[in-house]
Amino acid sequence: MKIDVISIFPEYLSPLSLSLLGKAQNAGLIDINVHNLRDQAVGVHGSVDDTPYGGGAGMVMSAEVWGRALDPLIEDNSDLIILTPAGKQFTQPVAQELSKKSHLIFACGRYEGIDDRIRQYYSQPDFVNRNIRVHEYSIGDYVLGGGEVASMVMIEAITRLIPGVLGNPDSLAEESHNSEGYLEYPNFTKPAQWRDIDVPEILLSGNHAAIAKWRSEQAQIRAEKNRK
Ligand code: JBK
Repeated sequence: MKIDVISIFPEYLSPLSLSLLGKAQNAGLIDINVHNLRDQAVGVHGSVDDTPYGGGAGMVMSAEVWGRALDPLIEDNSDLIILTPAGKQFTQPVAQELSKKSHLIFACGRYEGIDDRIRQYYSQPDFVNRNIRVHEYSIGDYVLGGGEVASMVMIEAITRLIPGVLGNPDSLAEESHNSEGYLEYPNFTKPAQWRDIDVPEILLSGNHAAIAKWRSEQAQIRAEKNRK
């Protein structure tokens, strides 16, 4: 999978070369490139934003600048992902879907977002015919400084689903087994007693059917408490 990320703070994305993702890049499973939007800035002041038509607070990122950044990256079968709090909720099923794509482009907006004509332009029939899709995603209902961290969240969730990227494929299989898809039961490791708190006895029983039943119940109880 090829991944391009465009941001005015490319150094913010440097964690992408660490750990798991770094290894996957070295192994040739993914190819991540970060681009500085400011390289496409126009005018003597090199600005990438301007005041909003219709008035209001903040600045809007320029379609001209974003177009110059995106045109050379877009190709047949690209998926353009715009990070915005107004986007569709990014969830595990979305991560599963996007993990099958060949080329993802993440557009990280700052300020009050990106001129909507970027979404409109790359959604036109010419691009649809080239199997190019534009998505707007949000990672959650809170205010961030921009899309940089949101894009990293998405990239981590997506790339770990690519065969060969994760060190331990057993944990992938188990994640899709449990009832909620990815909400888990409580876990324990040695010692069997810690500060007077015992590990539930059933986990020491060796009765695998009973353990599976207990875990499923516990996952349910946890989900009801934390997710409703
Ligand atoms: C938020 O993806 N998001 O969730 C996001 C992107 C850019 C700014 C934001 O405030 N929440």
